[in-house]
Amino acid sequence: MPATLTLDPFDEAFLADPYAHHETIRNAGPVVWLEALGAYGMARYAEVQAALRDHVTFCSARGVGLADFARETPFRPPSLLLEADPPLHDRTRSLMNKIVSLGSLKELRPVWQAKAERLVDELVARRHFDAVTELGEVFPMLVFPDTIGLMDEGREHLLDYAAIVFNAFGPRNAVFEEGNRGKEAAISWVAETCRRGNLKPGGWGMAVYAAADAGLCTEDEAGRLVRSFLTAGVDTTVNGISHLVLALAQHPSEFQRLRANTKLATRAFEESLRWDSTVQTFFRTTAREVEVAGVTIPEGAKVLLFLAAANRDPARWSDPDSFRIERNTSGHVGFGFGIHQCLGQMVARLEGELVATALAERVSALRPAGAPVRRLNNTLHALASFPVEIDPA
Ligand code: OVM
Repeated sequence: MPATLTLDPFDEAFLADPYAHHETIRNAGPVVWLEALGAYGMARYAEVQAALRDHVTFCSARGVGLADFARETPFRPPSLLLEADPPLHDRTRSLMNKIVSLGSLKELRPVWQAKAERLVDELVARRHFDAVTELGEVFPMLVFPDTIGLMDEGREHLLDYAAIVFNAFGPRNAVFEEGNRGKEAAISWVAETCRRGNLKPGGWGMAVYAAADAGLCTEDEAGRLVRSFLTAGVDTTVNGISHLVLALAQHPSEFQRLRANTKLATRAFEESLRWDSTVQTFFRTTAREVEVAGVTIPEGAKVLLFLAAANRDPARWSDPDSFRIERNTSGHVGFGFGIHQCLGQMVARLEGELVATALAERVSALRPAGAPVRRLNNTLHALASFPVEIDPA
């Protein structure tokens, strides 16, 4: 029998400061029963990583949120990547892997670098700026929608859409209801935007339709795969970049270390993801009865994997709560692990690296100018605002 916990990992106190509660879950045992959800939970690195690795037992096609798609109608037509198992998943993933390739990122790097430098130049000249609304939310929007080839009209819906979808992985609580209110237009805009006729030539969106023309997927599947770019590609990097700046501002000596060697930019971004993982949790569903660390989990159970708690498990990481850009972060599960590991991780890394480098080259000191303001979301650790002040280099 697993330990029973009464805490609700989707209530507002938990979402506002998840790190205050992770230790309780890790210490309760390798597998816990989360009474508030009617689901199992794992927060230790070893079990989280093993569950992610065993995608046959811990399947995704029944949804990676609390809802079991075998019993409930999905919130939206399921993602053909995130909410799919092999063999379907492997077919869609391999066609997407060819589009999000090292080669295409190599071409984009100089363009994105110029945009990062220009944006940071403007912010540095002002001395005071908001790291979320004026940097984290701005930079991905300068580079990502053009890369996909999205129509210009309505791009502001992207953040609302992602917030809705990431909220929908949790329960239908107040965070879900309030986060969705008045944002219905985002859902229809995304559906429209993903159609072949609305995508610009030369982008990753049309590349998916080219895969459909080559017989690798159907026309309907292509639209749904383009939708994955839109869902997973913005709010994640927005908050990844915002938290990177937060981490650097709260750890001045680490920022100085980065300034002294800007080649540490990619490591700084990776450590910021370990230290404060944007995607905090995902569920899996057991496809069979399984024993984990002596606990029997029945078939058809929802299991909540606390990725962010695994990334600070003291059994895996030394001094896990401290942000150290030179640490070896390999094996962190901020991008997941196994067959579903983030398709866009190289995109996110490039964005993070370019922002970190541009800041390190232009700023001699970076300080909080106020408290960070959180935006509660059932899946993402998200920020609404974080004012900073800088000294130019
Ligand atoms: C998708 C999708 C949606 C949300 C997250 C994600 C983190 C993927 O539609 O495929 O990956």
